[in-house]
Amino acid sequence: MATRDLSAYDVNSVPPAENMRFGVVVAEWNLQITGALANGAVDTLKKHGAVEDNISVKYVPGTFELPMGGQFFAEMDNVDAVILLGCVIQGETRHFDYICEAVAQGTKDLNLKYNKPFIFGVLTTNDEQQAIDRAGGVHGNKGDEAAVTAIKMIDLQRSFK
Ligand code: DLZ
Repeated sequence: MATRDLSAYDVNSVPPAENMRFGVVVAEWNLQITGALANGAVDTLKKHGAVEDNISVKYVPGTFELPMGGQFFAEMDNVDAVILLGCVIQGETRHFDYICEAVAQGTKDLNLKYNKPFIFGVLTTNDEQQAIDRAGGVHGNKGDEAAVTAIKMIDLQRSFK
């Protein structure tokens, strides 16, 4: 199956983000990759109208800590959505599985606990090249996809109010 371009989307399907507030949590592990994800996410939020003052970026040591960082936003900041950005690269041990499992479940739990969108912007790859390819490389940028998802989910939630 062909890998889709993570940065390709219908621009007209994205609602305006002027009055939306975003938290972005970035894992410091594989920072070359996660920094590129963060740049992509912030640029895409701004492209759709989000203002700098309404985008708060915080760092956690690794992908395992992303849900905790998301919870801090939920408890202590009035954001409309939180984007979690990390990169886990398969190594020789089972660490990969434990971290991926924990961050996926943790993110899902945050969504349901706080009734707020927490976006899963985590790359889980077999090697570094696959990560580079998805952090602004040949397969686009997972950060762009996460930003678009955050905007759409906030808009969806507001449509129920
Ligand atoms: C320990 C670890 C390993 C082996 N690999 C990664 C990784 O590929 N990506 C990542 O974001 N973090 C990794 N970590 C760190 C864990 O996420 C976590 O920060 C530590 O286990 C401390 O809880």
